This record gives sequence, C-alpha cells and structure tokens, in this order.
Amino acid sequence: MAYEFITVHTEADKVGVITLNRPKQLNALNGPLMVELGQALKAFDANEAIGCMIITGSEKAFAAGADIGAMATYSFADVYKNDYITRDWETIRSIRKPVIAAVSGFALGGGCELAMMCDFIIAADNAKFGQPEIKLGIIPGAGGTQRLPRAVGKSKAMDLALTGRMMDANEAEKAGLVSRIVPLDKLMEETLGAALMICGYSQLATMAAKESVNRAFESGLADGVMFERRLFHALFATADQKEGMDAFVNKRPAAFKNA
Ligand code: DAK
Repeated sequence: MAYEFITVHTEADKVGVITLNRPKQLNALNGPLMVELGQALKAFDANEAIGCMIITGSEKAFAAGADIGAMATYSFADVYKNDYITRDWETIRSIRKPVIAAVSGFALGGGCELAMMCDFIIAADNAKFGQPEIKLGIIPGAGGTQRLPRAVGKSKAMDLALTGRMMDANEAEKAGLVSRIVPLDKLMEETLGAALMICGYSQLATMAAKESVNRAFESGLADGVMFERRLFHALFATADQKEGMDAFVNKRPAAFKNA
C-alpha cells in the first residue's frame, strides 16, 4: 500500500516498522497521517507473520505535535461537531500486538501522547518530551493529562503540562516515562533487538501480557489481578505453554507456533 505521510517496511519478515514521514514539519501529525498510521498498524496487526511493531520518526523529531497550522482556525463548532481527529487517534488502542515507540528528537504534544500510547518507549539520548499545548492556549487532547501522570506521577506531569517545558531523555527515564535510553546511532538497532526478542515468544503470550499490563490502568488491583489470573490459567490451554515448558525442561530452545 502506498502512503504519503508515513513509510512502512518489515524487518526479518517479523517486525513491522512505521516511520512518520513529514520531515519538513518535524512530523507534525495531521488527520491524513493519523489515518495512514491507523491503516498500517491494523495491517501489521492482522498479518500473522508480524509479532511486534515499531513506530519511529526522524533523528530530529519523533513528532513535534499535532499540526498547529491545520488546527489554528478551527472553531469550537468545527472540532466538537466533527469530533476533531478523535477516531484516528484511537486506532492504536485497538492494536493487540506489542508496539514500541523508538523516539529520537522532539516528542511534543500529540507526539508525546502518541509515544505514550505505544506499549513502551525506547529513547535516543537526544530525545525531548513535553506537553507544550499550554503555550498555544489549549491543553493536551490525546490523553496527555491522563497517561503522563500515570507514567511520571502528578507533580512532574503538572510541571510539564502547566509550564510547557521539555524534559530530556535522562529526566524521562528517571521519571519512568521511557524504558531505556540508547545512543542516537543505536536507536533502531536496539529497538529492533527488543522487537525481535518479543517476536521469538508465543504471540498468544505477548498479546496476553500486553492486555494484562494495560488492564492495570483500567481497573482496581483486585480486578486487575483476577484478570491476570484468568489469562494466566488460559495460557495453559495453548500448545505454546507445553512447548515453552518442555523446551526448558529438556534444555533446548523453544519453537513457538502461536497456537
Ligand atoms: N505543527 C505544525 N508545524 C510544525 C509543528 C507543529 N506542531 N512543529 C514544528 N513545525 C514546523 C515549523 O512551523 C517549521 O516550519 P517552517 O517554518 O520551516 O515552514 C518546521 O516545522 C521546523 O520547525 P522550527 O523552525 O520551529 O524548528 P526548531 O528546531 O526551531 O524548533 C520545536 C523545534 C519543536 C521546538 C518547535 O518547532 C516547536 O515548538 N513546535 C511546536 C511544538 C508544539 O507546540 N507542539 C504541540 C502542538 S499541539 C487531539 C490529539 C492531539 C492533539 C490535540 C487533540 N485529539 C485526539 C482531539 C495534540 C495537540 C498538539 O500537539
């Protein structure tokens, strides 16, 4: 499929890589780009050979936010009546296979929100995160006020949302927003390494792990633990559980069949 605002390729026939591709606008996220991103994610999710996806940008910018030029003249009636870009931003939430954000450069506003909607973030040492919407007379619109405090706590989330300042990769890692920092020139190699590791496991187990961790943010502890327990029990109905444990016991590599 030909895309205008993203590029798409696979690595080792197992990892789907989506690169945001509006370099002149620092990958500012407009409606058509979000439609394409949703289409590409859904296509990889439906492809049995794909076990993990990566979303990345350019060295200078993962994405510097939603496209301000496109938003500038909208009225309340425009955005409310047409549910401004809402549906296309929700697509990533329906993706069941793991999605890693490989972030270098700016991840601001909607760019930071997109990275936070991925399952985890690997940051290059030049990454900068922020929710600067306050400077434009608005607030985050794609979950920034909700996901950021869950990741970094109230105080830092308030600091970022109210001052609009950016935090660098070190601060983001210390705060728990990113899982690891790698040198810029190793970003894709390291992210691909993590993705291939995930692809080596049973897709049933990786999907269940993702679903269960996400449940932690949607439910109380007792409900979340019960949800985890049911998925844990259910995995004993899979051939992959038999294969994984037999491989361990017999000291051989496991060959999962996603069944
Ligand atoms: N939108 C449009 N164009 C942008 C842009 C953006 N967000 N960010 C940068 N650009 C463009 C610049 O206008 C410039 O274009 P030209 O002048 O060359 O034509 C080009 O990219 C290069 O930018 P700069 O010249 O500014 O580059 P610098 O290195 O000097 O500065 C910067 C980089 C990232 C610090 C700066 O560009 C900047 O502050 N950008 C704006 C960052 C920002 O405010 N982001 C938040 C936008 S609001 C929602 C979903 C999402 C959202 C809302 C609702 N729903 C689901 C409802 C999200 C809202 C936002 O993200």
